[in-house]
Parts: sequence; structure tokens; C-alpha cells
Amino acid sequence: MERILITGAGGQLGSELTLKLSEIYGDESIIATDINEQVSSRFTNCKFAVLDVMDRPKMEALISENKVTQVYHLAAILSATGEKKPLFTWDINMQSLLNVLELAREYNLKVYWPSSIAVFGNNTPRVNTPQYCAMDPTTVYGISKLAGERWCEYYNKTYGVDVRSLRYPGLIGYKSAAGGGTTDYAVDIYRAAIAGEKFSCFLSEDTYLPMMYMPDAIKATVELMEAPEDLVKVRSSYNIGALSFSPKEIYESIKRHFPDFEIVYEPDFRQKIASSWPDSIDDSVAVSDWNWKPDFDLDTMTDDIIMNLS
Ligand code: AKB
Repeated sequence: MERILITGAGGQLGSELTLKLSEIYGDESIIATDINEQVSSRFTNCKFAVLDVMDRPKMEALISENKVTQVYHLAAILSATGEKKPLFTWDINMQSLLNVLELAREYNLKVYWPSSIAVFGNNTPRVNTPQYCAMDPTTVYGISKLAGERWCEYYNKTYGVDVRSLRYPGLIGYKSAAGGGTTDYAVDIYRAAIAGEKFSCFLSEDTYLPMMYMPDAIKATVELMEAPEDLVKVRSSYNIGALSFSPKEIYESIKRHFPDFEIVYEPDFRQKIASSWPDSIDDSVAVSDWNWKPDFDLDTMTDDIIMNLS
């Protein structure tokens, strides 16, 4: 029987992925953890523990006491917040991953760890960014994700740890708030539209970024983790693509439902980060290795979010 420990379960991705894993493996198989005790009320169906991912002894105790077989290590500081506390971000993002990988080696755990399009930089081909190319991240978050990818591959090749990873684009969901990323505008814009507020966008109208609707991100994660081990050939992290749009295009998509919705563009420090990231992603390696295919385009995502939020 699988026993699955999730770190950062209260986050944007964690909240939804934890529910999905509960559905697949059963509530009794899930140990949701987060540094923030207040999110525990979301996890009344399964076990919840407060965990600071820097606390390796506590992480180890939870793993051994609960006979954990898989860890989804989602806790991290994202790109925009990371720039405010660079060294702290490096410590949290790197040390926690090394804690997980070391415990995976000792306890023979399967590991899921998210990487990001933030691993790419100004010398990366911007359109249809390939799986393998120049990678010169400009943020501490991106540097930590690129270093993390190298460590994941190292633990797989050197110690045989079954670690799997996806380079997520900006994730858009309506069930929980985004936290500290450069792509967060695409989450916040829906809430503003539904509240009847004018939206101030912190990126310029023509900034294209790779994005993905949360149900597709959950689907990709589960499919990668369930793929037979020999099909998972990339052990750093897979490019996955779904959508590519600009603030102007998402605004137009929302305006189909709210013709009076207004937007103003007020780029801030996040513009520079966004301008260093790809416009769109070539995910052909994920397609050929484990058959990746997204379900949503921009308008079907918009329709679904507005239907659910309204
Ligand atoms: C961020 O904007 O920092 C994240 C990401 C693309 O990894 N959403």
C-alpha cells in the first residue's frame, strides 16, 4: 500500500493535488504537511502534520512512523517573493530538496519535485523552448530550480532514487490563491472580473508566457508519477506545455463573459522576470516518453473558471 507525504500541501498546487491523491490512493494513505497550521482545516479527511521542510529530523520521523513510500515535495518560495529574500530562498529551496533526496535514498522513497519554466533565461530560445538548450535563470528561484534539477538527476543516476519532475508553466486555478509568483496575475485577473473590479496588471499587455490550467497540471503530475519507471527517461525535469497567452489575450477571453471589464497595465519588477522567461514550450519529449496531452485551451479554461467562481 502506498503512503504519501506531501510538503507544502496548503499551497496553490498542494491544495488541489492533495485532494486528487486522496481520491486515487484513499484518505488513509495521505499525510498532508505544511508549515502553516491554519491550513489544517482543509485536510480533515486525511492526516495532517505541521512540518518545516528544513527540519529534517521531523521529516524523517514522519516518514518512518507512517511507513511513507512516496514524497511530493511541493514547498518552495516562488520567483517574485524569492527576489526579496535571495539567500533565504536559496536555503529553503535547496536544503529542503536535499533533505528529501537524502531521505529518499535511505528509505527507498519515490519522489515528485516540481521544477519551473524559471530555469530558463535570456539566452534561452524564447519560442517553443526545447527540452535541452541554454539555461541561464535570472532569479534565485530559477537558479534553485536549475540546481535542483541537477541534484534530482544525480540522485537518480548515482543512487537509483526514483525521482520525477515537471517544469511547470504558470499554474492557473480558482480554488486557492497563488503565492508570490510572476505568473500570478493570470489567477488574480479572474477574481477581479467576477468582483466587478478594474484589474491592474503588473505585466505589459504583450508579455507572452507559458501557462497551464490546474486540472491539466494535476493530470500531468499524476500521469508522470504513474508512468512505468523505464518510460521516465528524463530525470532532471520534463518540459510540459499547454497554453501560451499575453495579458491582453486573457483579458479578451474574460471580456466574452464581462463586456465591461476593465484592465490597466502597470508593469513592476516582475516584468523583467517575465521577459527573461519563454513565450511557449516544446514538450515533445514528454509527449513521446509518457504521452502528455493537455485538455484545456484559453477559452475553455476561462469558461470553466468563471462558471465555477460565479
Ligand atoms: C512563478 O511565477 O514563480 C511560478 C513559476 C512559473 O514557477 N508560477
